[in-house]
Amino acid sequence: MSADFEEGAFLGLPTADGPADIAIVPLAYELTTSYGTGACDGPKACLDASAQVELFDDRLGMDLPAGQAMTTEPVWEGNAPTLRGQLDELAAHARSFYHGGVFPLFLGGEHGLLPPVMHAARHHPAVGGDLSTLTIVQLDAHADLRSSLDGEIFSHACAASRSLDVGAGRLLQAGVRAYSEEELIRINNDERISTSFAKDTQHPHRGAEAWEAWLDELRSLSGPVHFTLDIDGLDGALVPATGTPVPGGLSFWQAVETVETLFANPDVVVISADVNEIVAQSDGVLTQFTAALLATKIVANHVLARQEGRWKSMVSTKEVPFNGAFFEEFDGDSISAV
Ligand SMILES: [Mn+2]
Repeated sequence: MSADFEEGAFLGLPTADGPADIAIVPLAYELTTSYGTGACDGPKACLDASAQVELFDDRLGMDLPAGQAMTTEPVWEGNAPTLRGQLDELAAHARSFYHGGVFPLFLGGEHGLLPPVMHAARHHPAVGGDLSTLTIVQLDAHADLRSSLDGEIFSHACAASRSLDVGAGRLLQAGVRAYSEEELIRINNDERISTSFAKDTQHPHRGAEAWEAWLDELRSLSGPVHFTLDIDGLDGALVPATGTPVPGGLSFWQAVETVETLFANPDVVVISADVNEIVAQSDGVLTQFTAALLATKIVANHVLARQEGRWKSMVSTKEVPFNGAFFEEFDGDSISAV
């Protein structure tokens, strides 16, 4: 362990002086989880586990932070007494990382954090106020495309559908293996959505072909992208403490290959990412360590994109108005339902 190890910081790396190139943004958000709980403790557990991750990245050929200024932000905890109040606070917090000079990696927290983060992403100069140019790439066991769950439209089970309602133009999903009939109808009828099902990509004989088709989709993307990694997209054996572990999921290396393929696409600018549904495992560390390893892969591949000229610091040239409270857009009419 090096002398400048910082307790509680991502990878133990001390916060850099001056403006950050990469910001690790922990979001202790958990208000709608439906099964296992503990997602609000996940970000801190992931940061603690990251101290055990090797700094050396074989594709970079050097230790992280590889010359980049990296910061670990204080853990965000909502103060508002209501779910909608917290969503507003979350959107405002996320917005401060979309000025174009920094790559934010959000650590959650339940997946319900995605819609307010996407609401804020319209401020990134690469998006320029028009979220329809943005593609969300999602690894998840669940489609997260319900119109509501238990009467709550901002449930984590609706994270992807609300993000489309916020205005995201496209949604690419892989690892999906738990969904309702409503969600399947939506997948089959909404041309913004493309879903790679785990029963195809993980098939013992024909899986390789379906997996290659997923990678080809990533290679054919263009424009700004947000990458959202729900760790339950991985096989449940790798993330036993996440809220809803599901068997039959992606391998660790498939998640890594998704990250590498996405960030290597020369026509894509990955403006931000999140790793969510991390829960502090108490009888071991595998869940939070797996999350920390994948968060590290995301950071390393972002650094590689910078080094190879696919990511450049940008400055906003036009002022994008902040549309007031996040949830005010959701007055009922904008809720997508099948
Ligand atoms: Mn999810």
